[in-house]
Amino acid sequence: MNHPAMQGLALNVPAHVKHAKLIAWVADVAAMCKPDAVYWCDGSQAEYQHLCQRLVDGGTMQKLNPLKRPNSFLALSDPSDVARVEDRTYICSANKEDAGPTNNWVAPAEMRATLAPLFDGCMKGRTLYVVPFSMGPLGSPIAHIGIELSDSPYVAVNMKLMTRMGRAVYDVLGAEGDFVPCIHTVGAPLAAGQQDVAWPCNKTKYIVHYPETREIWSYGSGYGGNALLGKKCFALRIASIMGRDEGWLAEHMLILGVTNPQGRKYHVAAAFPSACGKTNFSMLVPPAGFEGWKVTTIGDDIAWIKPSADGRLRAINPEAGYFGVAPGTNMLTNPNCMRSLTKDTIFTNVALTDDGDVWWEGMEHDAPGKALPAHLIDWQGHDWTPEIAKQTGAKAAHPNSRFTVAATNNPALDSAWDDPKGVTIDAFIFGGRRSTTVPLVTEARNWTEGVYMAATMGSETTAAMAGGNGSVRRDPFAMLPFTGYNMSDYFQHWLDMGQKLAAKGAKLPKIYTANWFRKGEDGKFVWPGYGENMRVLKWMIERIDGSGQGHEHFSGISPRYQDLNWTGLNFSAEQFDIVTRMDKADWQQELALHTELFTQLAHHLPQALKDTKAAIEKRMAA
Ligand code: SAT
Ligand code: MN
Repeated sequence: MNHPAMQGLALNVPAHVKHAKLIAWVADVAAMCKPDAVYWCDGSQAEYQHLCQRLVDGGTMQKLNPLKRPNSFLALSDPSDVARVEDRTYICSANKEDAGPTNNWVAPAEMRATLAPLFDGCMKGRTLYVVPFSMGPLGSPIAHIGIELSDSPYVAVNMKLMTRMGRAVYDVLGAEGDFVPCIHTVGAPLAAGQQDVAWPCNKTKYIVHYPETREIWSYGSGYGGNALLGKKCFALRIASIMGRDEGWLAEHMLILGVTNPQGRKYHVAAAFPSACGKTNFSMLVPPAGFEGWKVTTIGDDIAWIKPSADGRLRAINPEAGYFGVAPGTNMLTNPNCMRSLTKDTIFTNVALTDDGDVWWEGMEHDAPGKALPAHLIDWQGHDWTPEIAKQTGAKAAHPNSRFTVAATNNPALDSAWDDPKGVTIDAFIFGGRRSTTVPLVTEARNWTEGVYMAATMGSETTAAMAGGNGSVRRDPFAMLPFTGYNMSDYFQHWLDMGQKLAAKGAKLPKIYTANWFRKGEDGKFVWPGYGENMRVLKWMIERIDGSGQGHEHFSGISPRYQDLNWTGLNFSAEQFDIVTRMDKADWQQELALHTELFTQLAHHLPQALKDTKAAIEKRMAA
């Protein structure tokens, strides 16, 4: 047996780790990956500072000017490692049908054989960090534990901000608690004496999930969802499988609290694809005319939702921080986010100002008359000036550049964000980025129609995925890259969930679709968006209460111009018509795309969704 002890590597297991299976697994992974050292993270502030300093010394991060951004850092990645790699992401279930037609599938044994030589010695010259984390409040009945073994200190410090990471996890885990094992390597072993690069990674990348054994293996990337395995890999792909098997939901949804002037509080979970403004929506500031309304953030990206005994759905944010898109974020679009980022933040792939601060596209709109900076170092380390940008179109910040910040920095953080019981969900919103066809907001008449709307959602792709170029693709539930099993089975799981809740006599959450992204003939967005989304949110709340009015059409119920509150905004009935109009020809095309999707997903496609489609077609023809 080629065990670490035999190679002279000390495992250094801390006394508070009592889990024999975990210790044996770390020993096995160390034997395979052959790191120079094993370090068990305790999640302390001192450790965070120490690892950040290590990253600064190694050239991965630079410390920002403490007078401008206290305790904050800038990391610049390799230009080839800037987004999730969907074509390198695999669901390796025993049966191909269980991965379904929307996932890349390879038989588990074959994938293990492919990965074995890649992982053999992959951590040479590096430290293996043991990163214990809880997705969700420690000990919450909705939470689950993961352990990530990574050779990237950048991953360790990001996990500290993004999850409940550290020693206390071992207390919850005890001697035999369940955890999801996550193995991550940048795939860049160092030969003896070899100098490291600032952002080690490998051209070859594999982001692999084994559903049956609930394992995650990630090779070759140090970036975002490819490397911070608690996020998309665990909290969505593996958790969606756990949810299917155990009767709960793991969703690509923000969770917000909204309190009306009477003091009544509601909770809404909203699914949008990556880089479609989920963080902005979750931190929304109600505009003038909405005095007394308050929006508070529970989460900005992922929701874990379990039915409680009374048949209501209780949701937690499994994360503890935000890994959000920087460009476009500014004092107009998201002031609460900008305030969150004033300190204690790791920025990745944004630009550096001459006075040691950060900058990204959109920050010039922070205040009226604010100018572009005269000079920057762009995300690739090159000089940037407004002149150069004008001539070459060069972006100072990468379009998928990110900030990592703890939720506790958010001034709009909901008081229940860390409540182990979670919050009760009153409504779901599903939204895509669609410049045409899809109206501002539609309410489903019932659960099944809502599931249909979510299942057939389309969205224009963004820079959050490698190769995202604005083309429309179907993105059911905003989960296309994140559902860890057969998409049609996932639809059925949603339908079953509705039936189970209804059988308990519970009031089901309402389901809406929203589209903030309709464009006019000039190619510009017509809906002003951001805080103005409050107008739509208020209408939804009124519908939940039974006071909101609307008109019924072939695919659901939408507000008329007079049904929304327009106080404080100049938005004409003509403009409203542009963002809500449902053109028959457009919708015939749209339904043809639903047909295409249903053909692709024919295996196990629920009959109820085919029936819903037929009903819509019939109403449209009438
Ligand atoms: O890189 S991540 O997958 O974490 C970001 C996203 O795509 O939403
Ligand atoms: Mn996301």
